[in-house]
Amino acid sequence: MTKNVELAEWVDQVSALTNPDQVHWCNGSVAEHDHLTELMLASGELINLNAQTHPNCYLHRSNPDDVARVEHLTFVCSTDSQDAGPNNNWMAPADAHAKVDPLFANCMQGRTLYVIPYLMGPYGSPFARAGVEITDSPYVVLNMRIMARIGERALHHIEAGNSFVKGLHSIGDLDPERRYIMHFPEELMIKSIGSGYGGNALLGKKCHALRIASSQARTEGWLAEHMLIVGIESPAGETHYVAAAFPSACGKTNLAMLVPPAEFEGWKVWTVGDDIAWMHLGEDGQLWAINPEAGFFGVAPGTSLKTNPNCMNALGRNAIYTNVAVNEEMQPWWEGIDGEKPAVLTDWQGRKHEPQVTGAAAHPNARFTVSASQCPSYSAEANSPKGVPISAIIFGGRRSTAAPLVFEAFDWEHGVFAGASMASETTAAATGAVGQVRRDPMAMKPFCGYNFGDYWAHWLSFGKKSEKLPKIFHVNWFRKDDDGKFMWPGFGDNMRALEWIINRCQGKGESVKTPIGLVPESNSLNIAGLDIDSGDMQALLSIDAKVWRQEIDEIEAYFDSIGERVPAELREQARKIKLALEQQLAA
Ligand code: GTP
Ligand code: SPV
Ligand code: MN
Repeated sequence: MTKNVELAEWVDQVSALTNPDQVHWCNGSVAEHDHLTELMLASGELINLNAQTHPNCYLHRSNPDDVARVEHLTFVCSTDSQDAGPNNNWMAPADAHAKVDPLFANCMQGRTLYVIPYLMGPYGSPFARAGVEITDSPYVVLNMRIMARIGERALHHIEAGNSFVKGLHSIGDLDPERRYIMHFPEELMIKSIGSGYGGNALLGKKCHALRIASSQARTEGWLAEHMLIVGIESPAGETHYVAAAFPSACGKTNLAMLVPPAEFEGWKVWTVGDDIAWMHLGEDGQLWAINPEAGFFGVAPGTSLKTNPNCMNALGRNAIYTNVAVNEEMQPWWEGIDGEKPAVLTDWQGRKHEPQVTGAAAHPNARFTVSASQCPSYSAEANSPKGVPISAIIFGGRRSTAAPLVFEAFDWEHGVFAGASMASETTAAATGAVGQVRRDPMAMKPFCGYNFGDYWAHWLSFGKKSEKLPKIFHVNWFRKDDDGKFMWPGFGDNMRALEWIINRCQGKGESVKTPIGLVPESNSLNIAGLDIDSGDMQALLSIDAKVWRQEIDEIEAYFDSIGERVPAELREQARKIKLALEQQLAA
């Protein structure tokens, strides 16, 4: 099936271990899609949605115990535990293999083993990387077909002698007690068992394109980040690309597809990617980014024509919906979608929806999978082999308090500090408590494949390599008032912060210096036509020195928890900011 001896031998080995009924090499064709869809409709793994309104769209209902990433069962298995760092769960590689291999024994009996060769990144890009996922889940095959570039061209890339990541996946028995997501960065290998959910099972995505790739990027001098990539075109026709890191379910897909408010006539927004960016320093000294993915695996709840019309317009055809509810017409439904709530709904578990008894109709982490090419705002540059040049990097979290709407870092080093110290409230994208503030540096807490101390040193090293790096900013769309209401309208109106950011990159736009960064001077943020209380607006742009003084203590304690590899530069940043805050408090 392949001329690549290493690949052929690995498939043989896995097949001997897992003992499938048959082995199928995926080519990504329409015929293959149709065949797998039929199989899954027959088995009940897929359910037909309304073919008139949602052609070629299907619903998948997960096992209720398997609806999100499982961070406590995700491991980075480097030889030295210090290389994985306190930010990861660690197991020695030999122990990890010994732990999971028995779970794979005969796990594919009676099933088909699918071999999925895939490419992360545009065809012909020097930055694209290959992988092969072996799985027994046809749901994974159909999703990978949308999310990555699978089939022959990817296989040719491997057969041409390029290295590839080996990912072994089985849904196993879906028992959370026998679920492990293991990464072996030194072997370019992933072993995932016991889950069929996106981030645990679509191995090209978080496992390869972030955990393994971040570790490769460190050795090779580039960056693999949990970032959207978006192009902002001004009425004059000039496009600035921005990369933004927000934690899971904190607004990347939405910002990547933003539709500017009416006051921004002539502005256009172009989507390059919504979740992952691979960035390389170009010969010109600029940072260039590609989106390694080809599709969106996005959060359904909250998505509507009002909040994200581009996304809604991409979703109506050729999409897989996971854990959404359906109405009587077999159309997908979720909390926050347009229109009146239908009287009768079937919830994500297939039960009659009775809010008092069964809770939300769609799971809060219900997702859609759709090809990026269907998005009306998909950028013509999205498949550019060299990527797009990044003017600004934005970090952001979900903070109901403390963090202002937007601030600019003083310089690269301070920007790295802003990213390294960011915090966010946890969401339904991972199992566990929701709404708890935790440090999520660069939105990479669950995804950095190595020690955060080394990771920040790697980020800092770029500051010494180029004078043309992007400016760094921090945003927060999620500040709440005393009644628990969002103070900032968000979504399309985030364009107002983006405009200020782009102005700043061009040496325009006024700012006010605070101890934690530069915030917009009140007249420099375009809020024309915005219905917002002036007190709220002031609160959104101000820094509470007392709150931030406390924040710095927490950041320093967090750095302590990461240990001795934390770069001295970041400690020094904390010290300087603390001093400035104390001076302000004393004044
Ligand atoms: P992952 O796919 O998990 O990485 O998430 P993401 O970062 O792409 O988040 P996404 O854009 O899907 O948004 C997650 C949730 O936040 C959705 O329910 C959105 O409707 C909501 N959201 C996104 N942007 C905003 C915003 O500006 N303001 C408010 N209030 N909510 C937002
Ligand atoms: C996230 O959780 O950040 C996602 C979804 O983008 S998953 O693919 O499950 O990681
Ligand atoms: Mn994500």
